[in-house]
This record gives sequence, C-alpha cells and structure tokens, in this order.
Amino acid sequence: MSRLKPLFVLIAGFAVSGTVHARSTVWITLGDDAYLLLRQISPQTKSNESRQLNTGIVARSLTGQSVPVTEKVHVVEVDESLLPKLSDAIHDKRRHCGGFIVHGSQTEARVALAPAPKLAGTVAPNYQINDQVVVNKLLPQLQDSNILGTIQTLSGYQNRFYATSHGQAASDWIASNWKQLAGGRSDVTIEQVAHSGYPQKSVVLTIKGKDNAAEELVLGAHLDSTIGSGTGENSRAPGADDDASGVASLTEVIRVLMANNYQPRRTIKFMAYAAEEVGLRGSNDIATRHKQQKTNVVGVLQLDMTNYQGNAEDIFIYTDYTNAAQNAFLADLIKTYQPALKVGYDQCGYACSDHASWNKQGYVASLPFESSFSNYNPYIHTSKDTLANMGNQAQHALKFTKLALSYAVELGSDGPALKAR
Ligand code: IPO
Ligand code: ZN
Repeated sequence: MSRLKPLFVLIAGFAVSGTVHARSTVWITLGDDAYLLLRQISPQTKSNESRQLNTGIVARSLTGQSVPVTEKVHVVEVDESLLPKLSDAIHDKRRHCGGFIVHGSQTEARVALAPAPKLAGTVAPNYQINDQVVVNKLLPQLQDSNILGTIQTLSGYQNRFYATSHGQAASDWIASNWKQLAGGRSDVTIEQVAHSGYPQKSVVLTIKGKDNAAEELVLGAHLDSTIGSGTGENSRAPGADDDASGVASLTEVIRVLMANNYQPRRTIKFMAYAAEEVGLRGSNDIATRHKQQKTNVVGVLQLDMTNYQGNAEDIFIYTDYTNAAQNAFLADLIKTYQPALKVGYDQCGYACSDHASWNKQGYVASLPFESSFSNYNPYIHTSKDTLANMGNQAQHALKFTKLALSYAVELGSDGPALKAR
C-alpha cells in the first residue's frame, strides 16, 4: 500500500474504526460558587450569561435599611460528562454550597435567570394553626421503626442512580409500596412520571381534595442516589440519608393518613423525584409542567436528608430560595406540635435541592434540613451513606415526619385561600 492512503480508504478506515462520539452538551444554571469550581475543572467552559438573582433573603444595612441578598447565577453550555465531577467538587469537604439545574434548552435556562412570577390570582394560604384535634390524634401514630424499615429497604438496592436498572427498580418499589398503603381508596392515585433522556421515573401519590381540590400541596423527596463521578450499574450507593431518609419520612406520613382515612379539602401530592443528583432533573420537569398547566400549588415542602443530627438544634429551616412566610409557618408548627425541638436557620445556595425547582417557577417552597450547612452528613455521595453511620436509628427523621404530617393536615384541611381584593 503506497505511503499515502487514497482518501476514501482513510475515510472508510475512520468510519470503520469507531464512530466519533459526539460530545453531548447540556444547558445548566448554577451559582457563582459552583461556576468557579466548573472553571477549575474545565477552564474552556465559559458563562453564556449571568444575572444577580434574589435569594429571597433580606439583610439589614448599617443604616437599618432592608437590602435584598442576591447571588450571581450563570447560564452555561457544558459537556454532560463534566457534571458528575462538578457535583463531586461542590460536595467535596463541604466547603461549597448549591448545585446546578439541568435545563431542556438554552431558552429554558435563560428563563430560569428571571424566576417566574407567582400565578395570577394566587395568594398566600392562611397559616393559622387550627387543626390540633386531628394533628394531635395522628402524630403519636408515626413510628420511627417504620421509617427505619423503609430506609433499610431503599438503601439495600445496589444503588438508586438515575441511569441504572436498580434506580428503576427502586422507583417501581416505591410506587408499589405507596399503592399498597393507599389500599384502593378511590380519591387516591399513584403514578410513575416518565422523564425524557433517562429511564428512572418519579413517583407521585395524589389525594384528591374534597371541596378545594384546585388548590394543591406538594411534599417531596428524591429517590435517586449517587457516589458522584463514575457512578454506574454496579456502583454501591446506598443513599440512606441522601435521600432514602426523606422518602421514608414521607412514606410514614402517607401510611398514617391512609390508616385514618384522612380526607383533605385541598389536593395533596407526595412526590419521590427521579434524578435530583444530576441537576434536579425530575423535580424541574414536574415543576415546569405544573407551571405550564397553571396548577395552583399553594405550598411545597422538600425533605432531602432528615436523619443525621449534626448540631444541637433539631431542624434547620433554610432561608435562601425558599419562602419566608411559609418558613415562619414551619417554625410555628414545630413550636406548636414539637415544642421541645430547637430550630436553626441557614443557607445552602442556588439549586441545593428540589425545592429550588419549584421556587424557580414562582411557587412557595421550604427546605427543613437535618443540620447547619457546615455540619451535614459527611458520608453522603459515598458508599458509606448507610444507616450504620447514622446510629441505626430514625429518631431524627421522625421529627421531620411529624413536621411533614402537621404541614399536610394544617394546610390540607383549609378551604380556598382568600382571593386578593
Ligand atoms: C444537601 C442539601 C443541603 C445542604 I445545606 C447540604 C447538602 C444535599 C444536596 N446537595 C444533595 O446532594 N441532595 O441529594
Ligand atoms: Zn445528594
């Protein structure tokens, strides 16, 4: 063969020797802290645009004026293969906060920089605490042993990663478990929501409201788990705290509501989101669809990590990318129904969990969390995120389970929020 190969052979050789894997890129939004980490990982990746976003926190200036706290948020087109490394860097040594959101397009990512306005005509619900009879009857029925059992089952899967067969199996198990708890009630449906681009489905249990069904409540947790970059079919990612604890906490609330045939006036949705670890994808998809359908969600509660007590305080209410009025309501619920508990406050940055998907759409959302930012479970995103490393107990998670039940009944039992005059 002459030294110079005829062109067609070269092309053929190229074609035969292996297809060129087109780099698949995705559009993400992320806070400045995470963006600087991304630049270290991939110096050639540049911000497409950025904007100072309101975090929802109001600070006091020296002259006593209230000043909104903002965070610089970027839109970036990034090679999808870099995202696990970015997630590792954000969680490494817990020095960084926040995360990133994967969007379906550049347009959707750009829209995220200007958080959607609240739905026209919707007003904050009445945060009065006036269902003590029902709540005090149900609270003692919540059992930490049941929460422990669910965490055991979910962390028993090899992993619950969004792209593996185990991740699909875990979603199927949650759906069948919630179906069993629903016991055939005609006003309760369980569905698995398919998402495009990956096999793991989110699970949604809906209790249709009696006479105020148009107003909805959402209580969520994420069902996927990860050990960061390199997670694959055979990786061991138990995710006992992150976030089997959240799913188990919600499952125990469902069990007690069903066992007592509780019928809310508002519609209540319990959601186990897929693919939170890879850019809040499941909750972003679901929250976007709710906004597109103009669904009147009056409140969202996110439980992501509820079982590792890192501080003396019991429940930390996160104040960025959440709603201040609903956060105050959570503090009231704890004071009323769990008066011995201590409450702390902290911030975790842009897109640190699924509540951010709802906040971005203009919905009221809150994140009660296991600890302060600097003291959360050091084992998450490793094969050591196990029950054993949380003392083989679910006492801490029980506090969040009680908070979630009181939230669901106090807001679920109300008639229509008074329309703005
Ligand atoms: C997470 C959430 C808030 C805080 I403060 C620290 C850590 C966990 C979240 N980033 C995650 O990985 N959820 O799966
Ligand atoms: Zn996580």
